[in-house]
Amino acid sequence: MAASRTEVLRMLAEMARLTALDEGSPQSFRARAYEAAMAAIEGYPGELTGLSREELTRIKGVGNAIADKIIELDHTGTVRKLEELRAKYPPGFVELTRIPGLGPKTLKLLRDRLGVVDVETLKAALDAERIRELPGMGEKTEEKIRKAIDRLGLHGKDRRTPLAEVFGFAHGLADRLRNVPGVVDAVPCGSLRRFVESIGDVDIVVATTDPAAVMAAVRELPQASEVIGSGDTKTSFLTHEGLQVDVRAVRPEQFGSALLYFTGSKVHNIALRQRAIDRGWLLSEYGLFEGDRVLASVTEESIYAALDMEFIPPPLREGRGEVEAAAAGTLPRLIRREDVLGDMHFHSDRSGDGRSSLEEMVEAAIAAGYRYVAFTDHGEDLSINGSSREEMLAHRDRIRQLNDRYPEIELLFGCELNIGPDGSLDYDPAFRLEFDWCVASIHSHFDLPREQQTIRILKALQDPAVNAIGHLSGRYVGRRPGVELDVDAVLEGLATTGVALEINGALDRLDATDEVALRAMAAGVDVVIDTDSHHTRELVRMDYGVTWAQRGWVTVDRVLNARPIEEIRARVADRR
Ligand code: DGT
Ligand code: CA
Ligand code: CA
Ligand code: ZN
Repeated sequence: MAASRTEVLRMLAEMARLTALDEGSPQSFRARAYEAAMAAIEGYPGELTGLSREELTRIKGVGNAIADKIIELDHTGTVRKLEELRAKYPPGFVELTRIPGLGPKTLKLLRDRLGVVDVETLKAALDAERIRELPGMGEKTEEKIRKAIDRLGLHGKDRRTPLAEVFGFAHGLADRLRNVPGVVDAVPCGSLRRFVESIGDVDIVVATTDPAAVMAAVRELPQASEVIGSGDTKTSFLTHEGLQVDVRAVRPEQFGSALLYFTGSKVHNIALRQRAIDRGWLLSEYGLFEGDRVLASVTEESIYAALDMEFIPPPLREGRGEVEAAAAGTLPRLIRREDVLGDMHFHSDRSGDGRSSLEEMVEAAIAAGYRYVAFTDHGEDLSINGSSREEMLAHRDRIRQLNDRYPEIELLFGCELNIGPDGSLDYDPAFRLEFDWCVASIHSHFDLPREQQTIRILKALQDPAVNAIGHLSGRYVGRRPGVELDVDAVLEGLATTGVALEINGALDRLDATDEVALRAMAAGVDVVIDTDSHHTRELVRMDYGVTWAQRGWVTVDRVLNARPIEEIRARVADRR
């Protein structure tokens, strides 16, 4: 059976979530214990599979009860206590926790007093104006909930799951299927491969010489809670969270055409098929054909080439003009991971929420191949996570020392400033200029009206110490809607001041959005692609940030951290 680290972490996360719901308190001691264990296991370097109870409890933060659950998962593929909680709190109810303001305590109240069990019953309670009768609630609360339901897209069968909740799971499944005998490759396609921020269902395409073995393996997956259909080449199942997964087995020589077809989007496929038809050919998931003759099918590249067009990367396949551009040979030179020379939003444990030391983060940055990195620990206004002036100055000394010790990388002393509700910033103007580089971000007051929110950002842009605006909207995909902004006004402000727009690669943020990035390209705004890493394991977010930027058609010439550090320094100096 053997549970992977990802599976253990998923189990603990779900236990934490459901336990908090069950106890009606986010402060639940037991829920906290699961979260502490997650942090411990994330930081544990070895394999978890096969560890004994004694060995597990030796990991700091893992107690007996949790060790037993890890072993149970390892041996049986499931955890009884978790099954009980799942039965009590079905996915439709758990989903309500995504609505800002609906914490475990409020949800318990709604459930006990008004019989709210899912979005539908919540809407009924809203329509009957019954929520305002509950303690601590009012008409304004009802309005806020109504708005959140709309903006989060929590409607019936159109409901979508945030990419962050699916990405690791889907790639884990593909990895597992790659080990099935006969399998050549397995790739998550569909919206996930196009890197859409929220996913309807997961589509995995498997190239294999033995489809029956793949179908059998899929039916046996511990993640397959309910198999809803299984044929010779396609099996569909639902996970415990109600997410649908479609697995298709194809012959290795048809892998390219299957990848292309099942990656979509539908609009993109239709445009390609039309191009084939115009030439008297046929394009399907089995290949590109002239009569019975196969023109191309093994790789996606060969199919685009046969259609006499440039290769189109998956994030671009949305029918936004990419087919015409690729046919004319005018696809812009998009940013690629290998163009990125450094990261300009990076935390150490100088930040209260930072998890790795300065040295560890430097070494991780070197391992990632960076030439430079800017440490941007939190400014003093971010209560417990921020640093005082004295702490920052001592931090600068350490950064300078490390800079001498590691000649292969250039370390900048930076800061992540908080943008207050009125656009004010941490410290004072003179002190802010002590930093080599500043990202300014919103961390509070997400509910201000659009006009005030816009003025807030525009004011922050005026400060000469500010070099980039971090995670512009402050959203968490599918959980917290972003602040409302006059995007055109903000982009104009960025263009005139020369402040960069951050593209934050954290999967649950992906902020600025792809649409804002597209508009930034049109408005002449430069971007900086950052990971906002708080742990050495989070540097992988650069891959996500770059892919996300590609969805916004971000070109290499507009990415600040694809340029030598001298250019960035000159730009910073220019503003001062
Ligand atoms: P999702 O699941 O709603 O997040 O979005 P997708 O894009 O993953 O859509 P899905 O799962 O319905 O189908 C996967 C891909 O299969 C889709 O992107 C393109 C292809 N596909 C599905 N149905 C059709 C169709 O009727 N016509 C064409 N041309 N392609 C289709
Ligand atoms: Ca899909
Ligand atoms: Ca599908
Ligand atoms: Zn940050």
